[in-house]
Amino acid sequence: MKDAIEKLKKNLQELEVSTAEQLEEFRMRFIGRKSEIAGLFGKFKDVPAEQKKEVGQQINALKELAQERFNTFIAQINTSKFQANKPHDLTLPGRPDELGSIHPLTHTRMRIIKIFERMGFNVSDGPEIEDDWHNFTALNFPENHPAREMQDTFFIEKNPDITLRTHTSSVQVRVMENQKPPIRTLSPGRVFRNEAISARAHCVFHQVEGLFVDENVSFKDLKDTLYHFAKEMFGQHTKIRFRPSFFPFTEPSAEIDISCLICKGKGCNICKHTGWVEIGGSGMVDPQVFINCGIDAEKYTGFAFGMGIERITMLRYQINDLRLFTENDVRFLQSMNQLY
Ligand code: 2NM
Repeated sequence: MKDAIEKLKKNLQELEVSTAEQLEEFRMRFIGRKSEIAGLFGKFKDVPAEQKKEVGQQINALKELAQERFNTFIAQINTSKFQANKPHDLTLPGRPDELGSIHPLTHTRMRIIKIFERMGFNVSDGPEIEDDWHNFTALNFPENHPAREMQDTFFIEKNPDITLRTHTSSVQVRVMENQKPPIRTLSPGRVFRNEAISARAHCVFHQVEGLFVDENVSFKDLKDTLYHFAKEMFGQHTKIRFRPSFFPFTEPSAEIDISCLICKGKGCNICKHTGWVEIGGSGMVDPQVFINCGIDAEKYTGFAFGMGIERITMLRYQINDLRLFTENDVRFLQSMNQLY
């Protein structure tokens, strides 16, 4: 009996397994119900009483050793060395590449840019961290304007003030400082306002602003341009209307409304039964802004406008919660891609 145990132990320790078939052979020989170790347990009743304790311990140790080696072999199945020995199963279906999808805000931004590019606008870019001059002072914001308060604006440094830009008009100041008219430019980008996050507000959002400067640019040009944009963006039946408003950098200024996309102007929940929804702001550039940027305000006039990319996307696709844009839920992102 003791000899048999010793022999089996030696075998166990020396055996190596490198294929699935060998693994199964090992299992049958040492672990299964009809294994050699199971056979030892069967013969245990013939062991003289005074040896039972010692022999019992030896067989149990052998059984544990077999299980331990078996577990080690199974672990090896998952290693590349072992898998390299396995022939490839050429009948398995291919793994499809997972295609990413275009973020809805990217899609809206690209569409807006395309429409204005056809009208001769280019795209300009600028820093997200701005000085007080480009974000406020050059744009004719008075010293005590509420937008300059800590509650509304993220400050990086105070005196002199460095802030996260609150609009992309700061980019257009830089364009006007560096280029001579005619200017037709679009500045899309991230902007930052110190607001609590909710379904309707976020401290980071995206804007597209436009600027058109040349000789003899009038409010008619502003209306024509934005009417054309509205029809291209929202459909040829879209109507547009301008409501008087105020911005520090434009005079006169107007909010831009379009006829409600959902009810076509008849009145519904989206337009709060007015038939109109706001898509942005606009106005004729205040001559003081031109003077601040080194443009001859006697010779040139211009218009400017701004709109929120989130807002336009939500209107077009009836998305009711702003947070969906930043949650990265692939179900939302992929469902949006079916709509484009
Ligand atoms: C808006 C509304 C009205 C605007 C003005 C300028 C600049 F640089 F020319 F002064 N850029 N963008 C503007 C005007 C932006 O957003 C609601």
